[in-house]
Amino acid sequence: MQPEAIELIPQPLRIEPLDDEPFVLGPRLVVLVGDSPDEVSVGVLAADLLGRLTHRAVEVRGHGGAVRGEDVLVLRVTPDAAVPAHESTPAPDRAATTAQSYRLEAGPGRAQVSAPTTAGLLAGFLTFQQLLRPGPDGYLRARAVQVEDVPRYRWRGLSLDLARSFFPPDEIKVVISLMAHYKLNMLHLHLTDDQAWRLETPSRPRLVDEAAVGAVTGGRGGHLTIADLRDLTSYAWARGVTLVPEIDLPGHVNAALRAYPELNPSGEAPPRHAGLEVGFSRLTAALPATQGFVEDVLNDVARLTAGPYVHLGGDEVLTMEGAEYTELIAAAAKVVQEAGKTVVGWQEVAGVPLAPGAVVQLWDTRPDLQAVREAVESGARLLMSPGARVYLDMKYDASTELGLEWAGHIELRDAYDWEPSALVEGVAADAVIGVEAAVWSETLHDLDSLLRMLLPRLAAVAEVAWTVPEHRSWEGFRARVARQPVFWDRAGFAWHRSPQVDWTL
Ligand code: TNX
Repeated sequence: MQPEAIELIPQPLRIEPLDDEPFVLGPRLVVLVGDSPDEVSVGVLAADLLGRLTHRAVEVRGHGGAVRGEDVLVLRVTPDAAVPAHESTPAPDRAATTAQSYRLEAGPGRAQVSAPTTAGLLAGFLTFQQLLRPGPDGYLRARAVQVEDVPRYRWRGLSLDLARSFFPPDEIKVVISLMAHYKLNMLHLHLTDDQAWRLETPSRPRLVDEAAVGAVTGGRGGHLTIADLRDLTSYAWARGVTLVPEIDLPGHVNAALRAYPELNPSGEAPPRHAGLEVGFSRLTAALPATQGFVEDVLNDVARLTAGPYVHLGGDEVLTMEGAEYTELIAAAAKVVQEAGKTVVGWQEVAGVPLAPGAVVQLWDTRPDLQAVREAVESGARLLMSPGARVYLDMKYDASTELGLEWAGHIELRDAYDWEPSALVEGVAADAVIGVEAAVWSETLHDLDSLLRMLLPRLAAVAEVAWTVPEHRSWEGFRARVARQPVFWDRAGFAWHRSPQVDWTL
């Protein structure tokens, strides 16, 4: 049997069908798990997801707690389970990817996932879940199989624009579960822009009081409270997803300029912006209010988020000279670093000296990339988000109703068939920290519109980020993705029926 016939996305490193009976999720199904709080949390999530699929309550017990005749899913954290990183994984990230590895074995009566960490355990459980198919007896089953798996890249992300049009927490949770299904582990939230400010920011209450209601024309207003952010953080964490908050500076700040008029040279608030133009708004380094504002909001965001990264934007400031831009980005980066976090910025920040380990997110491969090469030489890492491949707000083709076109049309194969380490000439493969899709909400004003742009392309990007080059191919992906509507339809997700795939449903 060809590995592709098992239809997992992303394709694992090694998968071996076994000549044995399947693991059947019968009426006496239990999950056995170790007793650390993190393991129990994976066990409870697994039991909850399996309970929803089987329409029965699934019990979680400690190791050794199974009774004869039960169907047992064992979840085990043990250092022995580590799968060594693949040689295509950048050297600085091999320990981190190994930590996300897992082994899975399924056969009659028993399935076991083992991993060196709970992140790996969760990834292995999600692979197990993808194996499940209804059997002739009506029970779900996983075919007998052995899997050894480790991601290629440590950073497998999605950037979601909450600023142009808001997505409320319940919809963000849908996106997080979809990410987890495809083993994406970083959710970047674009929280601020010209149209609105979307995060309660205690030091600057007027940001949400004055500037959270805005949106692009036809879009939705709203914002995340601190309680929402906490709830999303733990929902994401339980699914192996880390949140990366973005406060976009020193451009894309019209909402902030409205809330705090002293940030404007005129001292007057500008009008509300509900259009699509970019690049016109800016902070001003010489104003006395500016530095305090930058410190306050970045310190708040660093404090309110649990993850190690803060994204400070830095893109498309079209009305500022280089020296002022450098001054403002360097000041913002200093605040983030002193708060103990690692700086992420869009590729425009590459010209500014940043601490080694900073992450530069590449989005536009058209301009000269010399500054990016130099940043890498000074120790920056590159996060690959090429607009023409992974901007999932681009139309699939000319007939796509929603979406933009500035980076071209992106059909499924375009999102799949590219190699992250070959994107920037003259940059070592070791510089690439990972791959991140982005979806901007200028034209996407509800969950269905968003999902129809994400699916099926998000699955393609997830495989680019997870699967090593010699184990992935367009033909293999094309065959496996054809069965994914089983999951999407069960969840009620809208998706695009790409003509490049022979959908089997
Ligand atoms: C470019 S990517 C932008 C966003 C837009 C997006 C639309 C980047 C750093 N800036 O401001 O929303 O294109 O596709």
